[in-house]
Formats: sequence, C-alpha cells, structure tokens
Amino acid sequence: MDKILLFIPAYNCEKQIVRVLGQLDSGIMRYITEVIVVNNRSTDQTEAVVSAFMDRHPDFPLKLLLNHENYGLGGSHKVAFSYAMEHGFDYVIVLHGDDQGSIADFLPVLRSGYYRKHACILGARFMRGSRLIGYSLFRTFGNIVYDFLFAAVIRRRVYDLGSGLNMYRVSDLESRYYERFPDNLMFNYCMVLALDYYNLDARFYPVSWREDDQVSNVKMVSQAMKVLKMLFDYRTDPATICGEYRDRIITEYGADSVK
Ligand SMILES: Nc1nc2c(ncn2[C@@H]2O[C@H](COP(=O)(O)OP(=O)(O)OP(=O)(O)O)[C@@H](O)[C@H]2O)c(=O)[nH]1
Ligand SMILES: [Mg+2]
Repeated sequence: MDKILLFIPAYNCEKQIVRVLGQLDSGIMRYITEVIVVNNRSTDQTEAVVSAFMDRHPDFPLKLLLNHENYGLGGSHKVAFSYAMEHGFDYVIVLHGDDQGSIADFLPVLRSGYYRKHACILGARFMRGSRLIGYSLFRTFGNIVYDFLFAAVIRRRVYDLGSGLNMYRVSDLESRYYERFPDNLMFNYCMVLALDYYNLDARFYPVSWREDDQVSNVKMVSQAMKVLKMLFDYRTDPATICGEYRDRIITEYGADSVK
C-alpha cells in the first residue's frame, strides 16, 4: 500500500478551504494516508476555519502547519516536499486550497495505479477531456499560447504550466532540484522546465477547473513577462535551471504544526 500525502496550500481562502476539505470523502480517503494544510500565514480566518473542521472531525488524518513566514506558493511546496520526504511518503498530491480543482478528477489515476508508472501526473486544464467552468476566455487563450511556447522549447507537448492538482513521486524529489526555484506562483513553470532538464517521466491528465468566488492573485502582465524571460533564458542555456531564481534567499523553509 502506497503512502500518499495530500498537500493543500492555503493562503487567505477562508471561504473555499472548507469546501476543499469537504471534497475528501471516503472514496478519496481510501487512497490518502494523511492530509496537510500548509497555511502560508493567511491574514483571514483560514486557520480558525481549518481548526474548527478538525474539532468537528477528530478522527480525520489532518494536520495543520503554519509557515514561519509567508513563503509564497512555491515556498509552500518546498515545505510540503520536505515533509513528505521526512515522513516517508511515496507520493505527494498537491490540491490548491481555493477550491478551483476537484481531487475526484484524480480518482481514476489512483484507482488504476496509473501514478505508479510515472514520475508525476500533472493536472491539465487545456487538454481534450478538461473542463473549464467560469474561467475567462482571455486567460484560457493566454494559457494555451504559453503552453505552446513551452512545448516548442522543451519539445514535448504541454497541456498546462501549473494547475492546482498534481501528483509527484517523492523519490524524484530527493535531489531537491526545485530548491532554488521561485517561491511565488512561478514555481510551477520551473517545474515544467525541469521535466525536460532532468528528463522526468511526466504525464498530463485532464482535470476540471472552476472560478467562482476565488480572488485571482496572478499579476497577469508582469508575471507573463517574467515567465517569457525564464523560458528564453532556459532556451539559451538550459543550465540556468540549476541557478538561483529567487529574489530573496531562504535557507530553511520552516513550518510548525499548529494542531
Ligand atoms: N497567491 C498566493 N497563493 C498562495 C500563497 N501561498 C499559498 N497559496 C495558495 O496557492 C493557491 C494558488 O493561488 P492563486 O492566487 O489562486 O493562483 P492560481 O490558482 O495559480 O491562479 P488563478 O488562476 O488566478 O486562481 C491558492 O490555493 C492559495 O491558497 C501565497 O503566498 N500567495
Ligand atoms: Mg487559484
């Protein structure tokens, strides 16, 4: 039986996080060993809401971690990946805490054992079989263009540069190749370049994605330019992926268990 960690990054999603936890029914929990919510120093009631959920469900295998500082979404991945390695997990699933994705989309992957055959399964929003609900046409178009640009550079098909539902084999993370990747929302773009550089066996898998009451934090134009630069630098010299992508260097991504 595989030890599978479900990592839920959470930042100011007091309204959505309960719905995400509500997705974790017995059908899914059959495959999940433990759930961690990594609270990235939310300034709203995220922590209180998760804590109340834990009081209501004392037997649910859920741990609430609080980052020592706001490490961004990328930094929160680093916290969770370390946790997975330190606690002997075989796989880690990432599911964003703002309830845009559905973990049930991965049920066939889990049920069939498809995940065991690959280094990672990346949820894809722009693939045959994907479903977008309330996601703007403009952003859909922008994403598809970027998928193509990345695909041209890494010479394999790309169906998403970072959805909020992904699954990684922990043994592939042990080299910590991602440690100097950006701590912000650009972390996932780097992870896609890493597929190429480290020749990882990744598979995209179609998922659904919705936008209803979530607040998007993506600063579209400035991020779009930075991502292009990242891609261009990689094309010029793939070894840039081994370099430093962060503006501020953090030596230890620490988090404490709150509950
Ligand atoms: N923005 C942001 N999100 C964080 C941070 N730490 C954790 N997260 C979580 O990361 C997830 C993604 O953040 P979003 O701002 O929604 O970005 P996104 O989903 O990539 O982009 P959208 O398509 O705009 O939703 C959410 O579940 C957040 O709760 C952080 O420091 N900043
Ligand atoms: Mg989001």
